[in-house]
Amino acid sequence: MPPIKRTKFRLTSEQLLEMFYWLKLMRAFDLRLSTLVKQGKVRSGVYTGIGQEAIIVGTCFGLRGEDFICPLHRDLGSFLMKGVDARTMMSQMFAKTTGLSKGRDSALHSGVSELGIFGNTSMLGANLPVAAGLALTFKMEKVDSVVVAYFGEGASNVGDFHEALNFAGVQQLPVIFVCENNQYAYSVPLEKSMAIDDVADRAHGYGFDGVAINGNDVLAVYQATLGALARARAGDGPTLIECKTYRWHGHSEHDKAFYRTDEELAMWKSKDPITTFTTYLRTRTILDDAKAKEIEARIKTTIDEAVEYAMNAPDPDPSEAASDLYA
Ligand SMILES: Cc1ncc(C[n+]2csc(CCOP(=O)(O)OP(=O)(O)O)c2C)c(N)n1
Repeated sequence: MPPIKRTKFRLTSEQLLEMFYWLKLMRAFDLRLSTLVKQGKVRSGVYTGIGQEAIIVGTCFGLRGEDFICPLHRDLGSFLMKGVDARTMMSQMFAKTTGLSKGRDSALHSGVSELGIFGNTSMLGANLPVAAGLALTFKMEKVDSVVVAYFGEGASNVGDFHEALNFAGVQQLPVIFVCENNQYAYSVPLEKSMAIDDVADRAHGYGFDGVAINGNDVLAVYQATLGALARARAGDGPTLIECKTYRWHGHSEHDKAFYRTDEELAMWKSKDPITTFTTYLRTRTILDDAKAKEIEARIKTTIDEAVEYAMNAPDPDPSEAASDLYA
C-alpha cells in the first residue's frame, strides 16, 4: 500500500474565512452549552469539543453532501457543518420536539441520513464496524462516496475498533478513520491504556496507512483528509488519521478533571487551534478587525437565536414516545 500522499491544495481567502467561521461557530456553540449546563437549563449530558475544533473543520471541509460522517459525543460541530441548522441542534440539546430526535433521545445519538450523518450509540468503538458496513455499501453500489468515522484514542483499545479496521483493510473500503487523540479517555491518560505512542501505527497491522498529525492545525487536518479522500474515492481503501489534540473541559461538563495539572492545560491552551489559525489569517491579511467583528457578530446572532428558539420550543408529548420505532 503506497503511503498517503501530501496532497497539494490551494484555498481561496473566502474558503479560509469559511474555515475560520466554522471553527469559531463550534467554539461558541459549545461554550454557550457549557454555560447553559451550569444554569441547569440543558437536559442532556454535554461533552464539549472545545480545543478540538480543527479536527472537525479539517475533516468535514472537503466532504460532499453524499459522503457520510459517523460522529462521536464531542462532535456536535460536525452536525452543523453537514447542514443541521443551529436551532435544530440546540433543540436537540434541550430535548425539544424541534430537535433531531424530537426530544426522545439524549443529544448524542441522533443522525440525519439525508445529510449523511449516522447516529452514534453509547458503546465506544461500536460506530466503527457500522462505518465499515456503510463504506461496504458504497463499494457494492460502485459510488465514490466516502465515510468518515470518528473515535477517541480510548475507543481504539476495544475490539470493535480492530474488527472494523481489519474488515476495512481486507475489503479496501472507502472509509477514513479519524482518531481524536485528546490524551485522556475520561480520566485515563494515554500511557495507561496504550503501550505505543501513536494510534496511527495500528492501521499498519491491518494493511493500510495511518498518519499521526497535529490535530490543532486545521490546514494539516484538511491536507491529510484530502489525501485520504482521494485514495478512498479511487478505490484504494481506508486511511487512519490520528489527530493529536487536547480537550480543554472535563470529559463532560460535570467532570472537573482533577486528574490533570493546570500546567498541562495551560500548555495545550497555548496551542489553541483557533488562535493559531487567526494568526495565520491575519499575517496574510486575509482577516482584519472589521472582518473578525462581522463574523463574530454573525455567530453570536446565530447562537442567540438558536437558544431562544430551543427554549421556547414545545416539549415532546408522552403519547408520541413510541412513534418512529422500528419494532
Ligand atoms: C465500550 C464502552 N466502555 C466504556 C464507556 C464509558 N465511556 C464513555 S466515553 C468514555 C471515554 C472515551 O474516551 P475516548 O474514546 O478517548 O474519547 P474522548 O471522550 O476522549 O473523546 C468512556 C470510558 C462506553 N461508553 N463504552
